[in-house]
Amino acid sequence: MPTAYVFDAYGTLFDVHSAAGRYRDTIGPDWDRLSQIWRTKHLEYTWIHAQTGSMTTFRILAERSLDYAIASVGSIPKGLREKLLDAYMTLFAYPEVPEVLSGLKAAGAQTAFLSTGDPEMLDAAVASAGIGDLLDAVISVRDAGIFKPDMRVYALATGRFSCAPADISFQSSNRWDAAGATVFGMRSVWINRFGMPDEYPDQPAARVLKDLRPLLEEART
Ligand code: LAC
Repeated sequence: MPTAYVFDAYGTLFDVHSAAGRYRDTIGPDWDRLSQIWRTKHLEYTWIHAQTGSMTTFRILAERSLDYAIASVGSIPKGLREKLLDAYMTLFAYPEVPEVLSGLKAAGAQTAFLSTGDPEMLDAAVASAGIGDLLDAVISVRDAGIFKPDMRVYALATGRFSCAPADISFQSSNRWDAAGATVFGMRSVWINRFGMPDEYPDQPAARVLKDLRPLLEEART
């Protein structure tokens, strides 16, 4: 059994589309397109900042990517921009998250987040999901001074648990993030919630799951 189960946060434990989803009636039929553009641009901005060695915060990039998404769909009702940004601080956790984290802890594993989110954003998300007691560590890329998938980010987890990369099972719904963990030497588990086609054949995931529940069966055996 792995020493620690380390999780990506956004998209893996928290539904990034639940922010726009909460306001779908106000935004109208474009809410889904707005949310997809917001997420895609948010991630792209982190990669470009990592590649150019210029660090900023995930919160600032959330604002810039939302502004791009709003401009792309035309406009949204007045006042909604701030509401969407507030909602991003308290995204809904996927339903199996508390059960899986508590089961892994009961089986003797350690658990943590390893996320691109700012520490303040992660603290708010953990508090609103009520899962703080189920985590041994909440690790932000801020401690590495660079965004994923730079190897220094994955090294924060092995440093925290004083273990080898192979002793960590790293779960991410972002296929590119699982690829990064594979390169670092972790056992990467791609949580393919939406049945997306596989990518990155040179950096394969060790396991592909539809959600987090099968991790419990593994930890109990
Ligand atoms: C994270 C982003 C990649 O939580 O979803 O690190």
